[in-house]
Amino acid sequence: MNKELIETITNLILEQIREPSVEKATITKPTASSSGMVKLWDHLSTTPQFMVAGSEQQADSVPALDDEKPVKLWDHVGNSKESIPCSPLNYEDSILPELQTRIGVTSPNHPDALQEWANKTPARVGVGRAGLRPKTETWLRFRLDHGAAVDAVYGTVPEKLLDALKLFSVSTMVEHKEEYIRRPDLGRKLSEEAKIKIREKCQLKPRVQIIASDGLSSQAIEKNLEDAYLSFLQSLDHLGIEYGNPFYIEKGRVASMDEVGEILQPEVVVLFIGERPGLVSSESLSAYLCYKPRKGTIEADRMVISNIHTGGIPPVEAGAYLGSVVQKILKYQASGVSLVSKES
Ligand code: B12
Repeated sequence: MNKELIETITNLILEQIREPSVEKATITKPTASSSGMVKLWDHLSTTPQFMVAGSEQQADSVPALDDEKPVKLWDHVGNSKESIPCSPLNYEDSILPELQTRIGVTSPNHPDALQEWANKTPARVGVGRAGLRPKTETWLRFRLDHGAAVDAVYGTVPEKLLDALKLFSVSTMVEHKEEYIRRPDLGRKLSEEAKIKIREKCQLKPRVQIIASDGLSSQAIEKNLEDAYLSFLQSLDHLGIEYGNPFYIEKGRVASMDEVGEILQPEVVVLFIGERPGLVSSESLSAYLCYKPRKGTIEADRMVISNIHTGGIPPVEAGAYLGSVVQKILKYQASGVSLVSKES
């Protein structure tokens, strides 16, 4: 994605996170000269519509912005085709073609209720049947989604992406993907070479250490890391939070952050990692966070922002939000359940 666009959106989200009420009160009418003004998807609305960032007006009522492309943020309804051509994201290489509709019941008794269900979830509801069997399209889509999930698990993150993001790469104790799946414990341990490389290339005791890992979906990294990562870096810069040299762990598990914690002793580790693919999305990314992770860190002290992908939390929005979570972790010197109890 375009770096300037990421910066514009990150700024807008940060402003909204910081002072939502002040912003609404001061910005009353966007004009054509409002450079940097972006149309956002209004995810609080019951009907799919755009709003203008920093305003309660719908985009339709703001002709001044017509020549700017709206940016879709958080479309959890996900059945509106209107938003797709508007998005600056590149859908050409999307694994799954768009469905016209998921509803396959030919004469539903309650069509409105059925439509309402289908709008609420991307799960396979109301797909109908052919006699006792699934319809051909349902079955093919299942096979396609399953194939995409398998590809995501067994795939490899392209080196050019890591190079573009200036992430150096290290390995865990895992030799190959089969072993990765069967031995989660090995995915939690860094190889000896990895430990040496990390010591050589990274600063000791950074405030924040960022890591990325393919985890259970290389597709998640390929599709979402760039946007989430760049907007996260920008949000940290805006908040004045310094970070160490980020890197990539091949075939890593969430708890690999504990070894990084031992080696570099950062205050906070943020790990972008591919989620186990399901039959709805194979490219969903998570960001796991932990205050001072160490060997033996308990899971309750970690936090996760999950479902980062174009059909879930948009990557740029997630990246911008993550900065404020890190800020909170630093403030309370805790994460996960410990953070919740300190906060309340
Ligand atoms: C697999 C899974 C589990 C497995 C993990 C087993 C394992 N060893 O892999 C089990 C069944 C134990 C589990 C339990 C829980 N999970 Co879970 N889990 C998932 C799932 C489906 C995939 C996670 C994944 O792919 N991780 C990446 C791989 C590479 O990580 P890994 O190193 O192999 O495994 C680690 C992570 O999976 C992590 N983990 C798993 N769940 C959770 C939840 C939280 C809050 C945290 C901090 C970590 C965490 O623990 C594993 C061991 O370190 C996600 C769905 C999703 N969309 O992400 C939900 C998900 C992450 N889980 C969730 C929840 C709520 C939980 C529980 C709190 C449920 C409960 N009430 O007990 C517990 C907490 C467990 C914990 N670690 O603290 C939510 C988190 C929501 C949120 N944003 O906070 C998710 C997003 C599901 C959902 N949509 O509600 N989970």
